[in-house]
Amino acid sequence: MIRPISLGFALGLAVLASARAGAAPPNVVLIYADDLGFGDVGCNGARAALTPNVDRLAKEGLNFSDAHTTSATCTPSRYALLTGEYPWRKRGTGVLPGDARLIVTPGRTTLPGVLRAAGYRTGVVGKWHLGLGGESLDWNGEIAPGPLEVGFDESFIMAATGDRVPCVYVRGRKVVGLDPADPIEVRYDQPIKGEPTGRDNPELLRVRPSHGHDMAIVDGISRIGHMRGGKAALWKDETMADTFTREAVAFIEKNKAGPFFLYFATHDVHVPRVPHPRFVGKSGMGPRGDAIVEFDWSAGEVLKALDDNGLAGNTLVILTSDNGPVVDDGYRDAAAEKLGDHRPAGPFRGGKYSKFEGGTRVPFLVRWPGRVKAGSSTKALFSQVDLLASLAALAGAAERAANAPDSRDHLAALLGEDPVGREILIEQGGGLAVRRGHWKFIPASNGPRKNGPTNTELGNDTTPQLYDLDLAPGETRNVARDHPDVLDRLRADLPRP
Ligand code: NG6
Ligand code: CA
Repeated sequence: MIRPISLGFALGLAVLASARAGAAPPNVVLIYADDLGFGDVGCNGARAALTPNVDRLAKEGLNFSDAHTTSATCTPSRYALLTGEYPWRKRGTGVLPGDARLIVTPGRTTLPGVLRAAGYRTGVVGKWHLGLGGESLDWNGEIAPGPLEVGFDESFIMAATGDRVPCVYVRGRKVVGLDPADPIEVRYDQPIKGEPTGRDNPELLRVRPSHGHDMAIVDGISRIGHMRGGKAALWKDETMADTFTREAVAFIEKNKAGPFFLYFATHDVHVPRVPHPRFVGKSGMGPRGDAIVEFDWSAGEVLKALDDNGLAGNTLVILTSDNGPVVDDGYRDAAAEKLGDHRPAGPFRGGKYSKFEGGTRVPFLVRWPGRVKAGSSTKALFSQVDLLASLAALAGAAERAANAPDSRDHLAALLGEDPVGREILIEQGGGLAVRRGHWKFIPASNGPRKNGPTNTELGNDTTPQLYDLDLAPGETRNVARDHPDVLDRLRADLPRP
């Protein structure tokens, strides 16, 4: 007997097969927010006024309720996104300092590299946070290897995060606007003599840290790491979203003949949250909410550029985030006090840094008019690590994904044609947890239950935890004792330490 769902699924596969064989592949725009939680967007339960453009994507496309980053922090998630390899397989993929060496080995298979080889023009705009340079790195000279050595044709980035030095933009292999007479010096091991720090000179600060972030002072905000010089090249936090958005739109306009792949990685809504004055007060939730409004504006500008250039119909847009939400991530920006009834992780427990679902389950929207059903939703279990193989398949270059060890072709799930997606997913938040269908297992550990400064529940417990997410999506009922067989099975799914 053919059940309706398998019939639909079979039809979907038939359509897919023809798409793979036939027409020119679409442009791909990946809008990648920073620290944006599942519940931070209107289509997942936040107030609609917060994110009209994200919600527009939901109305015109497909909304995932169970899509994940590989990890609950930035660097590992981005490493997996670009390489198709789970980051916990490789040492040195934790949150990187701003002077770290490039951790994506040039020459290896990457998402942009695969698409470039398939005829795409590839560009990255925004947050990088995967390290730059090889044996040595001179911020005043040629900054390489970097994005251009791992698959991107064009690059306009910040090296690490908004709260880490160096606070400059890098276009291609050069710091933008650098005055050679005022060279940049960056160090993370010790302070630079004569330079004020947040710790010693709080009177110079306009945004104060709540924890950490007490080193170099750049434009009245103390950061992680030390830097001196490069005055003419320093970014303005207030115009960062404008700058990145302008670069993203310019990339689209320049490459509109297509096909192109744009990886637009915003700084919003990471700390320090210093949105442009025109967004200040717009959310009623203080700087964190205003940064969400600013992120949404950036996404809207990209959608508008696609519309204005007649590209919307032939562009696959994906909007997602690099890890779950965090409220107080180190600056006194009143994010906790002004939260009200807003729930950044939606119905899920935990957030950034956590093994609970809030750590890796993020907003994930896909729009491709004519191919992806407007206003649809899916419960498919999807991981960003699969974007490499899935988009390679889309581009007719499936074979190029062969050396991306953990990336699987789930294009059918990505387009809403397979309701299941991944069978097993490993989630990283400090240690590892595992998902199999609606089951979630977190092994016993002695780690702290909460991240002290951010107040995030980390998911650590001295006894094993098993959750049935259909029963309680918020991981509130540990059913380990009731289902020893399920527990054993999921334990076996976890990689050996
Ligand atoms: C932490 C920072 C946090 C943030 C995070 C990385 C402190 C006290 N906290 O170490 O503010 O920068 O690293 O965030 O320094 S991520 O989104 O790039 O992973
Ligand atoms: Ca992040």
